[in-house]
Amino acid sequence: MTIISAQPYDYELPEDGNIALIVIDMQRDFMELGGFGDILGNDVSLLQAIVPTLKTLLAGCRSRNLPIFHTTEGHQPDLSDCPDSKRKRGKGKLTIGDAGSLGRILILGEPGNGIIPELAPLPGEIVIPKPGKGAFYNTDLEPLLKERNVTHLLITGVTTEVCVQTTMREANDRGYECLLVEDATESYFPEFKQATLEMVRAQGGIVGWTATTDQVLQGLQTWKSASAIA
Ligand code: C5J
Repeated sequence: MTIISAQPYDYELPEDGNIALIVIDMQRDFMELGGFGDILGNDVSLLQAIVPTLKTLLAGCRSRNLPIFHTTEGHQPDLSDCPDSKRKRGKGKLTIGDAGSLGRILILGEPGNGIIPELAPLPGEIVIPKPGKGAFYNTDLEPLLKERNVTHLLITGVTTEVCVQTTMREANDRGYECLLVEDATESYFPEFKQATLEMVRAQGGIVGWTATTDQVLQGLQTWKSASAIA
């Protein structure tokens, strides 16, 4: 049995399933000045801290040929998939669909919706556009995971307590064994990140596990994937 040293206890890697890396919403809308995160009044520079770590994790997962999924939060240009409640929330001067300095805010295909160049998906990696906070809501993520016999998810990205945690909870309810990578997720609110890590692994890992990038890469080194065994 191969394990990743994790909290609240060791995370067992599958013997007859596959592990996927999920990178949530590392898009300019949340990472850069002029994007949605900035317009909502957040300090976007806080999120930059995880970019080098996530790059290292991506490289490690690519070298192990893990399926890699990137998501972006965004809506159709006609906003048909954006509830009015989401548009109105915050009562800001600018909201979803309005023109900002990175194009129309949170609209698929606009410059702000693009993944930051440092973490650009490679050919063969899947980009899942998602209209909600969770990556399973109204997307093809679940059938794509099933096609690849994925049972275990390494979850990363921004923001920890919003789209990352929502996705992890959705995945947990669907039976995936989820590990949140501590130094590859970030929040505009450090205390919310910390609270999320703690609530995920509380009560015996009620939502899953947490571990660092180093711990994940060390565990993966000795893991023989089901496809490698077959
Ligand atoms: C937010 C996200 N914070 N990706 N989106 O609205 O967490």
